Amino acid sequence: MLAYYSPRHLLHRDQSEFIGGQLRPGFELPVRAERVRQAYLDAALGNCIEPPDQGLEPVLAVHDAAYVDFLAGAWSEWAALGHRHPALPMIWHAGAGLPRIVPRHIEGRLGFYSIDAGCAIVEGTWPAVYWSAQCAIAGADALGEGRRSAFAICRPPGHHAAAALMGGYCYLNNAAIAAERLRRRGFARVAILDVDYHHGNGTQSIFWRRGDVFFASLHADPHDDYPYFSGHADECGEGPGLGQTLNLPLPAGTTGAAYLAAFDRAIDAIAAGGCDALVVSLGVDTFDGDPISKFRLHHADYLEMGRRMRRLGLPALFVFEGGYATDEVGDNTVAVLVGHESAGSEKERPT
Ligand code: SP5
Ligand code: ZN
Repeated sequence: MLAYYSPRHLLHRDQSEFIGGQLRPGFELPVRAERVRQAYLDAALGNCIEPPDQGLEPVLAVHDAAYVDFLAGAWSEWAALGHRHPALPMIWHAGAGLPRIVPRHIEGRLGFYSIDAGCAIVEGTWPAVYWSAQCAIAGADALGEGRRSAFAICRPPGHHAAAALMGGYCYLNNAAIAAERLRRRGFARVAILDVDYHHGNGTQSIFWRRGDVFFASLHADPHDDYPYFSGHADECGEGPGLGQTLNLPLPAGTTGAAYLAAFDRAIDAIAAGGCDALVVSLGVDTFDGDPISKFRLHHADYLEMGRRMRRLGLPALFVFEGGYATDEVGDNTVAVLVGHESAGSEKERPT
């Protein structure tokens, strides 16, 4: 397989986040993607290259133009106020309905375009976000050119970002941008399988009314964990998208065995759905040792997950999402790829 990585992710650093009632250094650290890249190279799965620049068109196929402008210009507006510390929102329109008028002041727009105070904007955030999305676009293009699998080492992650909202360390929705790119490159029906510990609320919202993209997610029960306001089992999509969203919330303490049983339900639903490409939102914050999560998966469970994904026999793009146990994030993420690449599928001819 081919992997895409950009060193520009390193520019997104020293973020703070509001968590547990405190402003703290962020859990979403640059070392995460470095560990993933190194583990990928150590596993000798294939080359790791920098993506070409495909510009903003594939991003704007998913995200609002005014939101993208905000992301691109937020740091310079913030710095113009004399600030040198990370920009974070402190007021939201929650519950009030979407405001009629976009604020002019950067403080107002930070709140207008966010769901939480987990997405600090620093000087290098935009180039990192832009190139993270370019990794996902390049990965989709690799499938478009006939490759069976590709890996986008995206950082920052993407699945909490909606069309015009950042949140949960996510600014642009890399997996959604890749899925839409695949659709426009001729794949008729795309499945997104989100195995990050947290519900992929952004991805769900982007494809909520779409009949051509199936979204399946396993995640912590939103009664008890972030992002709290979506991911319940009765959320199934609307309009042409009715039945095209599958949520499988799981309780705190979920082990590998229980997780894999639910995982099979997601795989079966995708297999029944007649999809011709798979995008995996690959977060490994389901790991037993993750500092912000409450599932109990181990290394062997990630290998098994990859093997079972291969049963689908679909061209697969893996998009890196969460995973905050920095010593294990590389090996756990790459274990899914190793499981996928080593397993065969009944649908594929032996070569
Ligand atoms: C991409 C991704 O995985 N984003 C996750 C964002 C989670 N942000 C809020 C986490 C709240 C955790 N609360 C428990 C704190 C334990 N110290
Ligand atoms: Zn997560």
